[in-house]
Amino acid sequence: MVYNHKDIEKKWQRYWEKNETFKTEDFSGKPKFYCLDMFPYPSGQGLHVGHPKGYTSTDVLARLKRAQGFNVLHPMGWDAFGLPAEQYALDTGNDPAEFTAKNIGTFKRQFTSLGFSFDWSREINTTDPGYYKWTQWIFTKLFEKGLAYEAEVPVNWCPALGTVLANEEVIDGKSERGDHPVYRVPMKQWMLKITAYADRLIDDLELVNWPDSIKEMQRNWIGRSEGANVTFKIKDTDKDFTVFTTRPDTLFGSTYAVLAPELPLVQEIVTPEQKEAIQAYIVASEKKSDLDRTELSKEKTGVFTGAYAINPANGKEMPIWIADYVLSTYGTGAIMAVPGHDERDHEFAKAFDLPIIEVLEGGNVDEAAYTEDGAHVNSEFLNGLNKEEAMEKMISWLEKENVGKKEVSYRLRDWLFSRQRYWGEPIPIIHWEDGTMTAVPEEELPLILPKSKDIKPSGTGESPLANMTDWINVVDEKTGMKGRRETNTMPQWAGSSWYHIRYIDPNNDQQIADPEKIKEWLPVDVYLGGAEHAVLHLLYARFWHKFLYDIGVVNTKEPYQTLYNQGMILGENNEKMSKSKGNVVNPDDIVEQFGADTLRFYEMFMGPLDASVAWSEKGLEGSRKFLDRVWRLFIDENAVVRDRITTYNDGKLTKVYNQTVKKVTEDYAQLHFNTAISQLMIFINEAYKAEVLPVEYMKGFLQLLAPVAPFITEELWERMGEKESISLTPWPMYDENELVEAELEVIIQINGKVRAKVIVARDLPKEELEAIAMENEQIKEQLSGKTVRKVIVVPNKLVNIVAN
Ligand code: ANZ
Repeated sequence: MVYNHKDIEKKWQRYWEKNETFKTEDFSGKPKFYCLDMFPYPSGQGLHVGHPKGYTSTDVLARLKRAQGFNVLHPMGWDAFGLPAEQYALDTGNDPAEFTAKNIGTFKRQFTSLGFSFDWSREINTTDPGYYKWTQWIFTKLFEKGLAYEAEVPVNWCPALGTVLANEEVIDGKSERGDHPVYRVPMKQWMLKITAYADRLIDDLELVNWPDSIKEMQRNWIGRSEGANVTFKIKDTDKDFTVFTTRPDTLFGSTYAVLAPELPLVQEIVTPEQKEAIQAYIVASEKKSDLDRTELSKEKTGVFTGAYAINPANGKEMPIWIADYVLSTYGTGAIMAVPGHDERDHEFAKAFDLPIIEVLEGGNVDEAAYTEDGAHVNSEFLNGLNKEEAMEKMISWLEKENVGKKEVSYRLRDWLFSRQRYWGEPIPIIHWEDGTMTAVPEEELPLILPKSKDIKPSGTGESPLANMTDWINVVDEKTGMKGRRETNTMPQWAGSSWYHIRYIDPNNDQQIADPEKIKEWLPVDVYLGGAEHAVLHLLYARFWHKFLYDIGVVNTKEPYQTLYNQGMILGENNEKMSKSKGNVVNPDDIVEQFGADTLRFYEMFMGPLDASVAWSEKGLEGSRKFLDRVWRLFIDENAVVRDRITTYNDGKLTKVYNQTVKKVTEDYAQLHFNTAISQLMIFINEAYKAEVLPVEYMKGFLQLLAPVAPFITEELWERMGEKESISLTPWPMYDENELVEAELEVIIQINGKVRAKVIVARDLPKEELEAIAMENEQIKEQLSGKTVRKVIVVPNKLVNIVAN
């Protein structure tokens, strides 16, 4: 009988659902294992073949851990607010809620067909009021603690999308979604004070087991720099300005200062002669992105303001320039330029013929900035000191003279948290007519997103909610005071910043989750998703988690203990899969034609988890062939279990079986699925050669294969006479003593050259090995006429005879 994947897969889907095979109990008394996937955005396209790569990986791990006696939490849900559904609704006149619900239906059907062992009783959906009640609740707590605030800030305004975007959502001056132009304009926005957590977000990376590359990206994103602020007086005025520098030790070498063109101070100090040139330069620089402005290779441009600053260290005059390589958004927006020891300043000084002074020895500052350490020169009280000593001395001098102080700067900005869109969580704030603001009280949450036919962005920067007068206008019952609801909504990142907590207790309407359950389950033990989330989602979620830790909601400092990134699945010719290239593979088609087990098996076998690998129809067919071979090894032409499978054990498969259990167990645990599968293949090859198939090994093999190919293994398991689901059986064990060969090959060398090889018993003592070597016929022949000077014996490996 041939392997009929369609019947088998339907049958076991129904069985698992009916028997709630994968339902997770709280407080089971077993050790816990929380295995989490980054939940998908339920797009209109349905699942992509790239999705199952990550989801199968965690599924294998969850199934392994369950079999090893862990209480496993392996949930799934939907990150369902966001622009695409809203854009679709705008384009088609539909309701984003209906569209989202339909997409979720498709995704869920596909997940079920793929046999993922999710506990569907814990399904969450970020657009469900029962869920976003708590997203809003977290916001009100942030507001109470002063960590959510309104500010007039330069924002990335995207007219085409009718909304502002976070820095992270803008790439090269274009929106990440849709590739529309984005402009910098000032607007009143909600901000979250993620910068208050900057140090902890860096320091606590020590606590987690994440890829170094992701940690490094987070550190760079936060961009912590230690240095000093130094204040400069402006000549002939009572004005001054402050710079941030990481090299206060070079103050004696600072020969000019540069302000960011958009600083208001520029207008106050510019001399009449320079006004026109300055104005023209400001207009030109407004059009450039920060990235363009700071690129090292870029030719330096700038204009002199006509004003001079006084160097506080030596009283010398320094011309003040504006230049776009100085950003208004970093440090203080002003710098002291040290062309002798900073590359950009050097280039600038060369371009505009400004003086260059050497203050650290070791280079030739006329030719290039010297950025290494060295003894200070031309620096009065710092002369002779190295960088570290001079920094310390200069900082105490600045503090004593009251012209500067130690300072830390961060590249990280506060999180721009409002969106002028409809399809998001309403921000639960009321603006009262007396100018005050309050958060919607907890008992009135969730603040439900009102239904509306008109969800077009207003185009003025206000959200479409601004049109819903019934919803917006409120009156305080006690005082009669009138108020207006906040009309902005939250960004899509909000719902995913805490969802790992809600799975723990998804239906609790009194609390975000029961504290006892939180204690049982946190942190997430393994979290898996794409590396593209290195700085956005993964930073936001850590920030919210830390805040919830501070207010006593969670008991761990970090949400995700171990993180893995999956690689992409590319098209057959190694390019990205995309509709336009026509190379998109639909998982539904593969499941229909080859079966879900084949798709899972193939995606686990195609390469290391974190590698990006091209899709291959051949590889897929090969995977199906392997499962066919497995089937035929168990089931004969008459559809019964082969009689070669017996309780008799002739010992011939013992070693390969034990090796297979060991390798597969260890490799699965480390998410090395491709090498685990290779070992399963070795076992099947050996089994085909064997006369006797001991039933114990054959069942063990099915258990090892089950996490990757759960359907076919359930079926064969049942046909072997088992009554319980294979998914609930304990993981097979191996016998360490059976792993090694009793005999092995030892090399015999003469003067380092291999002259013979012999098969001997493992772990022979040195003397015996030496005797065997000396008795060997070939060796005796080679040694004739020579004198043996020395014999070196490495047990289980080699004997080297030194002779001449
Ligand atoms: C003088 C100096 C001398 C500097 C020297 C560096 C080397 P990181 O490490 O990235 O924090 N800087 C400060 N604010 C800036 C701004 N708004 N736009 C552009 N550049 C700015 O860099 C800090 C250094 O970058 C600061 O230290 C300052 O130049 C410059 F041998 O001050 B430094």
